[in-house]
Amino acid sequence: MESQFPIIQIMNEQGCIVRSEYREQITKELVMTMYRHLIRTRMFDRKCISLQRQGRIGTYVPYEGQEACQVGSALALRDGDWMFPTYRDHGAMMTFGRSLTQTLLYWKGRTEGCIPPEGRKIVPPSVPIATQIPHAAGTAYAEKRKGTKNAVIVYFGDGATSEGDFHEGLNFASVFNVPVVFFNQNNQYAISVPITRQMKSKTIAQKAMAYDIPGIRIDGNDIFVVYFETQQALERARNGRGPTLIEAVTWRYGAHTTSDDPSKYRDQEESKRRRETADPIKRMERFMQQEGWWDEKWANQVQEEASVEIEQAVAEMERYPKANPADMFDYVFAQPTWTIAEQKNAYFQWKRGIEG
Ligand SMILES: Cc1ncc(C[n+]2csc(CCOP(=O)(O)OP(=O)(O)O)c2C)c(N)n1
Ligand SMILES: [Mg+2]
Repeated sequence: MESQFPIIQIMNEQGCIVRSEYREQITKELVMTMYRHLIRTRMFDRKCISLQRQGRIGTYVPYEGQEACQVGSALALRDGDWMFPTYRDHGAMMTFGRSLTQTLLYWKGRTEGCIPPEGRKIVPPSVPIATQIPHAAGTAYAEKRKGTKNAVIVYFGDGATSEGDFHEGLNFASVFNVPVVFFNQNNQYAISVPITRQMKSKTIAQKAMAYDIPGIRIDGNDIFVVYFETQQALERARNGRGPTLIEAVTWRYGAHTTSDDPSKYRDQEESKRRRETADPIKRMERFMQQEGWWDEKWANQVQEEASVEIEQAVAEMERYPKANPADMFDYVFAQPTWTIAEQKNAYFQWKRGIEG
């Protein structure tokens, strides 16, 4: 199966274009836009880890290493499209138009962080694994029935493919031929469970065969292949040609969340090695250097601009009070169920107890 679903690249690890038919479409303007987003996305992630360590935001989910997957796929979207992210996809959300401040408010536990940005169909991140997949397929069905040209992208991890929701979503989308792109980031771990213990199949892309839809396996650290393959899948979706499953093979360098210690379940040398050989940003820099498009002064300016934007967002986030724990219970349903009402009572009783 691995030979039927090879990992496709447009740019190899050395930053060379290996599929010349794309050469003309890779303009300097596109590359500069991509690079700006990659840098902003990575700097934001690192800032969040330090904010979490200082107790200025809550538990945080890092995505460092997966930036090409998130930026490349989000840049392929059009304004009217829908995005269904997970807790790890705020890089994609910010690229598609969610503000940095709102993203920080989400991680601070403020409900403001869950409100979709004005004019953008970005659904709040799904923390329960794979539950967003049938929602995305249903939304695509609604767009189809309305006769629009809007498409849907839904993100999920390798672990999510073991959930019933993944299979239900793909089956529904295939039967009703709806405009959805299933974008899998195969970072090869579901918390501490490696992909080899997650599934017997050699690839995730091959699971598309069961639903008779296209399945593509790409190098998730090559932003060009992510961008162009997502764009083509979205195009098929818009033109009535149904769903696509994309498996983007990647790696998270850091911990699953800030409350996880990856040294307990994997060799840290592996992340170090991948950082040196397969990093999505370094690869883009190698490409720009070979093209003669690399400009140190411009690159410093990109970092400077990102830093100013991030610091402003942090300052805005800090003007908001701490999260109110009552929100956790009050915003699940319009009318609270008795179970939630009981949980809320129990929480505040406990809190009063420890506060004396
Ligand atoms: C339905 C459900 N079961 C279990 C969990 C606990 N959980 C949180 S993250 C995670 C691993 C998910 O792995 P993957 O889908 O590969 O995504 P990644 O975190 O690697 O991006 C699990 C099992 C959950 N959030 N939801
Ligand atoms: Mg994973």
